[in-house]
Amino acid sequence: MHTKGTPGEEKTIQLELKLLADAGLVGFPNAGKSTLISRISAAKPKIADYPFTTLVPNLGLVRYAEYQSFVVADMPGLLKGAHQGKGLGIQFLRHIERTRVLVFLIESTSKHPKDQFEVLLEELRSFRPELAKKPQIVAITKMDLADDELRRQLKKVSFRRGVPVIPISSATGEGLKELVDAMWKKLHPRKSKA
Ligand SMILES: Nc1nc2c(ncn2[C@@H]2O[C@H](COP(=O)(O)OP(=O)(O)OP(=O)(O)O)[C@@H](O)[C@H]2O)c(=O)[nH]1
Ligand SMILES: [Mg+2]
Repeated sequence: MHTKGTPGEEKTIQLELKLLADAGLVGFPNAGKSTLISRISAAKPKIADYPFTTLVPNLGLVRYAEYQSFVVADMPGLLKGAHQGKGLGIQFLRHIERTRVLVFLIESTSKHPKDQFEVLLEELRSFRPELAKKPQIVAITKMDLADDELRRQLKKVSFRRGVPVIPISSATGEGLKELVDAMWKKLHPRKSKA
């Protein structure tokens, strides 16, 4: 006795690997993303003073308080026109589709910090409109390079209502605790209000 077999099936399946991170670091090349993740987590990414040092996202586990933690993704740099393929393009942005909070890194010495923020946001929006709706934080980086006058000017810049703006320096440690606190609060809005 036997049952007659049926023809087999053949399928090609494409699997897409997406990183799972709680917060994603978004910024122009050289903004200080990798240096920041190396300061707030145990991640050891490549850091250099030329653009596009980071070619693939890196993950870092940030320890918070005594028993808590969250995962941050250090992303490759983003340029105006990335959604049209400029620079490294925005393929890697799919990795931040599942992050819950976006941290925009803007250099303290950049001429037009607000414009930079808007350009970055627009690139995310062009890739996928929902990305631009995620909770956001702005980190003004390399504050060790800013003199008192620049600090005063930066304080006056308003980015967007409800978006915390935190001056930081990975070189001196300024603002790093505040930034980690702000990330935690955005990730746990209810808990942190209690
Ligand atoms: N003075 C100063 N320099 C910094 C600070 N953070 C980063 N840098 C320098 O800025 C340069 C770029 O730093 P990275 O961390 O590689 O920048 P990135 O945003 O990861 O750059 P890409 O991966 O190319 O997009 C390096 O020379 C760093 O040493 C800072 O807080 N202060
Ligand atoms: Mg980098």
